Order: sequence, then structure tokens, then C-alpha cells
Amino acid sequence: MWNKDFLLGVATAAYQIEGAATADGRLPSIWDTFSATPGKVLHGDTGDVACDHYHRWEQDVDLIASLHVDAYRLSISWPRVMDAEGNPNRKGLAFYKRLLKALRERGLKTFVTLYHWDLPQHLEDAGGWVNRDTALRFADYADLVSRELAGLVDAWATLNEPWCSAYLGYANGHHAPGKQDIVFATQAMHHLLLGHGLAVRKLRANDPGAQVGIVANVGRGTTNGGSAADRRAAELFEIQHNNWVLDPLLKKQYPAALWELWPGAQPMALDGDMDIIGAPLDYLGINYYFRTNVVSDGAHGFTEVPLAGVERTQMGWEVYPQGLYDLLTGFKRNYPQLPPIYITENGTASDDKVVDGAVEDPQRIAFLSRHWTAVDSAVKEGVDIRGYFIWSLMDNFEWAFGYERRFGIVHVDYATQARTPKRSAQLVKRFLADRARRE
Ligand code: GBH
Repeated sequence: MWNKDFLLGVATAAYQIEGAATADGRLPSIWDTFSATPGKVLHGDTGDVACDHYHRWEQDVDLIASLHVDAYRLSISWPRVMDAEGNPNRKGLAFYKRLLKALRERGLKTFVTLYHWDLPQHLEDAGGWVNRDTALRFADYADLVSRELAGLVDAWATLNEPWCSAYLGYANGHHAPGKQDIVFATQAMHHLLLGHGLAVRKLRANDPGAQVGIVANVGRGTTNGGSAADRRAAELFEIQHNNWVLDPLLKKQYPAALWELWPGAQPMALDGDMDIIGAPLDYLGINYYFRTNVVSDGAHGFTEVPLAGVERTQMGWEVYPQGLYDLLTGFKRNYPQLPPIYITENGTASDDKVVDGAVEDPQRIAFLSRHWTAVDSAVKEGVDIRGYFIWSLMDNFEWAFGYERRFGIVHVDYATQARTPKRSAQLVKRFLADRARRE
């Protein structure tokens, strides 16, 4: 697996690192509103400044290049590049043009996500993803950006983790816009996926040299319960998290079991929608973090029962590399249309501190190496996996958990904005230097 055709990269997202929330005509997004609402984000943190990447991008490009990675995955802030009338924001577009050119000049491959959760607030005010019109506005945005940035992008992704946008945003309210209604969530998912399909057409037309895909978060569900109902609960967990997104994309249908979990919550759809959603993909991005243990809830669903005695991260998430292997090989079995895969995110949070200029993060190092072994095993089973991105390049705004949770292989001191590569970053660098010598 570790040859130069298998990309090793690092990933970030716009709202989590850029800051400069009002610079150069950027409009507010739902995450500006959400993080400014008391009680929504730990310690009241916001993305107003974040890692100040909008101003420090040159130094950050040098940092990325210094790691010797092959590729960098970033996202574009929709409210930075388009005004409320749908006209381009030239200053915002110029930022991404400069950034992508600088990355390319340093030989880095560019993986660009159009939507990593920062919906312009004015579109949420008009109903957000529950409103079908948002899918059409997303296609307009994809059209603009792919015309402007054609030739600078190796791989486009339309959406990052539509499950999170739909479920966390509109059903349990843990993420922006913080709505809590499963009927909103299923409708939002349909419009997210429709927006994806419409955007795919624009990306292909405007930038025929680039790969086009989407990024899905996937979770492994298992049970320690002994009954058939418990085993079904574990299946339902995966159907709810994984198949809700992957079946429409790869089989042009929603899994019927969803409507057992959520009776009456079928989204309104128009004829032809599923064909738009199921358009062929050049690649599928997979984000994997952990496994969830569930048992039957005694009715038609599942309920989580955390396992005792397992290793957990700063997020409380179980370290479970086997889950990544199980999911990847399972997708190959279940989806005849499965395109090549990139692991677009995998990594861990840990409570790292700078001591005498050094940051030791042994848990992250073990986490990464064990997950690389799992990916390697899946490759050996014949799963077509083309690359792997560490989440994240640097510590950043971890959504509802603010700045307390640190996912970076580079430490960020938010008081000074100093970046300090952690031990994990140094090992990645050395590993890639060794790989280069072998070739
Ligand atoms: C990714 O989200 C994001 O793309 C990235 O921006 C973020 O910083 C990174 O991961 C680290 O969090 O068990 O039903 O409660 C990961 C999102 C979080 C999705 C946990 C599934 C648990 C769902 N995942 N979530 S549930």
C-alpha cells in the first residue's frame, strides 16, 4: 500500500481553521450563528479567529509541504465566495485561487470539499436544507467555484458527511442550525443528496480533468447483547448511519428499514431525483473514527451501551481499527457500484501540551499506525483504496467541542497562533522520507 500511488495527506475544513469571519465581505454562516448562541458550543468558543488560517495561509502551506505529504484536503467557505444574490465575491475567490496555486507549486495534490457544514445563514433563514431550493442554490455555488478554480483541483468532493448535516443539524440539534425534528432531517438529507447530484453535473462540465466524489462519515455498529433483536439493532445502527447516505448514492434508493426506525418520515421527492443522486462517482471519501456498541431498545430501534474496559480517546470515542477494516470489506461486498475509495478522514483527539518545545502524542501515533494496518489489510482483501488523510493537519475548532479537543498532528497555541509539529507529525515526515528513498 505504501507507494507513491497511495496518497498520504492531511485534512482541514474552512470554518474550523480560517477565522476572519467578517473579512472581505464574508457573510455569516449557520455556524457563526450557532456558535454565538449560548450553550451550543463548549466554553462558548466560536470560529471567529480559529487558527487565523485566512491570514496565515502562506506559512501553513509551507508547514504542509514540510511534512512531505502528498496531498492536502481543504474546504471552501460558501459564504466567503458568494453573496446573497448569488454573485461572486471576488476577494473570497482570490483567496482560494492563491492557496490552491501555492499548494500545487509545492507539488501537493489538492482535494477540495465544497460544503463542510457552513451554510450561508440567509439560506437557512429561507428554510435551509429542508427547503428544496437550497439544493439548487448549492448547484449554483458549485457552478461558480468550479468555473473559477478549474485546473487547480485534483479531486472535488461535493459534501462532507451529509449524515452530520442532516441528523446532527436537524434531528438531534447538536450541530448548526440546531433543529430537532426527524422529518426535517430526512427531508434535509434528500436535499443535500440532490444538491450533491446537481453539483456533480456542474463539476464535470466545468472541470473535466478533476475527479468528482463525495465524503461520507461511517460508523461501525456492533452488539454485546445475545438476542436476535440485539443483532438487528447493530444492523439498524449501520443502516441509520451508513446506508442512509450510501444506498441512495450507490443503489439509487433509501434503505426501507429507515422507515421502520422513523415511521412516516419519508422525504418528499420528485420523479428523477434518485437518478440525479445516484450519478456515477469517481471516488467515495470515507471518514472513520470509532465503533458504537448497541442493544435493542425493545421497540424498533437501537440504544447505545458504552463498553467498559476499552481504550478511549479525548473525545471518549473507542479506539477500534477493526471497525474500519470491517466496514471497508463490507462495502465491497454490498455495493457492486462501489467506486475507488479515499479515507478522507481518520485520526484522534488527545490532550497534548507543548513542553520545552516538544509535544509528545503517543496515543495518536498508536492510533494512526493501527488504523493504517487496518487499511492495508482491506487493500489486501481487494478493496480499491487510493489514499488516506489524517484528520487533522492542526488543532482547530472542533465544532460543538470548541478548542478543547485537539485533533492536529501540529499543535496550535491559540494565544500566539504558534504551530508546533507534534511527535506524530515528525514521524509522518520521517515515514514519507523513507518511502521516497525506497522508490
Ligand atoms: C468529522 O466529523 C468532521 O468531518 C470533522 O470536521 C471533525 O473535526 C472530525 O470528524 C472530528 O470530529 O454515535 O450517533 O452520536 C465526525 C463526525 C462524530 C459523526 C461522531 C458521527 C457520532 C454519531 N462524527 N458522530 S452518534
